[in-house]
Amino acid sequence: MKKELYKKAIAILDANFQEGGFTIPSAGLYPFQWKWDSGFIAIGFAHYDIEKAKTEMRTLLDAQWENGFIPHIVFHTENDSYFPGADFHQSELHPLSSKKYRSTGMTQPPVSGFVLQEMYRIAEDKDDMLHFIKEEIDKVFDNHVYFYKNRDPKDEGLVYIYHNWESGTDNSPVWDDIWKTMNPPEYTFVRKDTTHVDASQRPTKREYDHYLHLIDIAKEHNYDDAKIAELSPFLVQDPLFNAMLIKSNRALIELYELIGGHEDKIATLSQWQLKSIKSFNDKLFDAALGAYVHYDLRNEEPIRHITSSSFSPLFAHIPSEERAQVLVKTMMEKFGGEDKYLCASFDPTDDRFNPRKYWRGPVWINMNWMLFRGLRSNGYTDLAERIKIDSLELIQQYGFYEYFDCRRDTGDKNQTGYGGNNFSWSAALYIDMVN
Ligand code: 2M8
Repeated sequence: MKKELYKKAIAILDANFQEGGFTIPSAGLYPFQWKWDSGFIAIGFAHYDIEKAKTEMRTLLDAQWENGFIPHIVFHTENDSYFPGADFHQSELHPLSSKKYRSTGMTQPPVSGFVLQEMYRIAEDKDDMLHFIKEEIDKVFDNHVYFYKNRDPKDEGLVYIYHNWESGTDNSPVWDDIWKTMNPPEYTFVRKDTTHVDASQRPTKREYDHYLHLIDIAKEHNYDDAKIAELSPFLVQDPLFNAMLIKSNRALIELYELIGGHEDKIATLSQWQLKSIKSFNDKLFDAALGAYVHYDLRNEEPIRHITSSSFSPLFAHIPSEERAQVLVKTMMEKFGGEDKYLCASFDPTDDRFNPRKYWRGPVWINMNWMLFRGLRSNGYTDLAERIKIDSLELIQQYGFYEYFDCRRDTGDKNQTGYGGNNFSWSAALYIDMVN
């Protein structure tokens, strides 16, 4: 069974790999290259086809803008099975956008740094991989320069996101209160996602109005970062996004040390690192909830809900030993009941929890992979093992879906996984977890 699943995971990744040198997350539903998906996918490829892993990252980094920005979707092809596409986003509005690829004008969690390090860990031919890393690493460094220069208006060491799609956790209930501060127009458009996936598992039409409106505001100002920081109704310091940046800073430091030289870059990265970790702990930890939370920078208030992102700082070694213990306690009390698979994407004890709906409750394999790695490296080996076993069991039982119900027994004999099937990062991270 295990062997068959492994073969199936490889078959999924190979089938989703496209001629242009990138991998789609899921046929039909997501027909382009997504930034953080690509990173996880490269980790999967590295285990059995190192050239594809390199190609995936090379293609993504090739779409970098002249200001260091890396977009969240690269529209390599014309494809109308997805909305909103290149014509809606209009990346060409930004004077420094890529002249080679059309893309969105927003980004996604900065995974590229730690992905390069994972590829080095996995590669058998270390010299060859280091050669590849030498060619690409400065692009990732420039991407971090972009973040600290443009996304940290108060110079706190914490960067903001201006759109829920930048978080990766699209319709999380943490955004609900921000939507209440906005009143976007009723857009007329044809949804494509709900032709591929049951609408009950996707965001609502009204939520999409908000998503589109935020893009329109950014477009009115040609995706100018300073204007967005001044005007976007959505401006959030996200613990997952910032934890990924910190994790990638650390990876870049270690990779530059391996390469040798680059003292100036190492010094810059180390300065960012100190400041970011301090602010992260000072500002984003909610002692009463026993978890890290999002901070709404536009309305100057913490968003006091617990999500799987609340535990992601473990992966970047942000919490002290004591704080890590608090996080684990919170996770076990709220998410870890025996009737549940770890780890729900949103607090199962919160009224806004929905076990079927996208980022409002279901289990996601990429989050589980990070938590597994984070718990293991913080010494919580049993809990790490449980997250890994839960992930493998969900895949074994239902297949390589995009997301899964966290309830062990939903009462539905025909229970399936949710969202897109033959989903690339579920396959890629399955490969990594069983290796
Ligand atoms: C989902 O997001 C896209 C928009 O980026 C969508 O719903 O159309 C999210 O789960 C995101 O995190 C992911 O990268 C993307 C592709 O898998 O799908």
